[in-house]
Amino acid sequence: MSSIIEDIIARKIFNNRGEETIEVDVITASGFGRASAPAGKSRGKAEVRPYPVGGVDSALKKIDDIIAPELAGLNSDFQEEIDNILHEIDGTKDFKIIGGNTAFAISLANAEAAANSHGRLLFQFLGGSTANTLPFPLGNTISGGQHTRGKAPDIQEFLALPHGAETFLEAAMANAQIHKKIGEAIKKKDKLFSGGISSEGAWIANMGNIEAFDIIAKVCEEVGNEYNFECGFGIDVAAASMWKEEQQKYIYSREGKKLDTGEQLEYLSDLIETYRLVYVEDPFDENDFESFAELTKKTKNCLICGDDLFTTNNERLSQGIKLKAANSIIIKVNQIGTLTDAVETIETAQKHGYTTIVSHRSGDTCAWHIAHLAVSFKCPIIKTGTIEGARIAKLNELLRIEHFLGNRAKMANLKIK
Ligand code: 2PG
Ligand code: MG
Repeated sequence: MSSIIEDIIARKIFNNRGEETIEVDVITASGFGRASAPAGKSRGKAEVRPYPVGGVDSALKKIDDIIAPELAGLNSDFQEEIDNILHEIDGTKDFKIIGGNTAFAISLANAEAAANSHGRLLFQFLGGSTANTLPFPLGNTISGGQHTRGKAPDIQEFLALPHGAETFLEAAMANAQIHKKIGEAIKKKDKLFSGGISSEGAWIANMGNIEAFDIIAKVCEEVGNEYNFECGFGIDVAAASMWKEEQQKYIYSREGKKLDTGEQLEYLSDLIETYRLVYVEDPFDENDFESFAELTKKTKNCLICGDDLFTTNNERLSQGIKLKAANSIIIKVNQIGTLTDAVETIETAQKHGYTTIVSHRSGDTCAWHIAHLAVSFKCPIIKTGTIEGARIAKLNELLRIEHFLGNRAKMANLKIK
């Protein structure tokens, strides 16, 4: 059995939006790994650069000319070494030269190749024999904001979280049922609704925030009663895309509302209380750590989560920890580049009691690595949609993992603080 890298092959493929992306195969003497990079639409400003100048074509050329020859002959078992070499070849803080998505695809394909070389599944290889907890699926049901083209709520995502489920299968079934019933409820309200969905498979409804809240609240209660467990829900405000620096206001364009930071805090606190939200992601602009801290302090029984705020970056997270900003973090490996970087951030978060949530991107492929990462690193939530091919690929992989683990499988220990 040998994990020595023999070749690295990279190609151009498409994501679910039909955008070009990069796919990498890492071939070892006795194994194989393949990974492709996702793409964000509402990207955090502190994320690494996805591609070098010249886009995917230039990234492919860099792999062929520089990266593959450098990595050939190395041992894929030593992930940190491989990831360090990617940093060394790039030489910049934000992967400007080779691209964060290039680093991402090589890093994940390498991890899979190493696991495969040892005849192990990725989650077992990375997480060892104690990796037996399944995450709760946080699934997008109604899209708004930058994930739509207007005529939709200003809030970017309305997400279901069936946190009372006892198995992953039940949780995924509840989310699919919530999604279906929300579609029916929208149709009832809007006779002109034509069933449009966003990249993430969530409904695009011509309605405001409050109508969307009323629908998801009612449906989650109904489905919770049907399944006999708690189905909570929450939102990704993606407030950085609403924040207008010059006006110092959050612009709710559909509702014609402009809120200053204090008013935003009040508006969101009211929503959390009224609808008993269990999850609020990016409630403020990505540089407003102080307001995140204020909302976290003010709120009980709700995860206040940083996505654009932290961008999976250990330094930004450490800054947040000092200020007590948020109590949970989105982990998107391609925001930071390599698996090693993301694991460092996960470890810091877990050490400080932050709930870690592994996440898809709005533009994604059918790669399923994040399903394995959630189990390996005991992340209690995976944010990966409810329907749509790229989302189902990850949900189905978790079903396979749950099936494989049999009666060893448990749902993660999720505390909604
Ligand atoms: C988000 C994500 C995924 P994007 O804001 O959390 O839902 O969106 O991938 O477009 O950044
Ligand atoms: Mg987000």
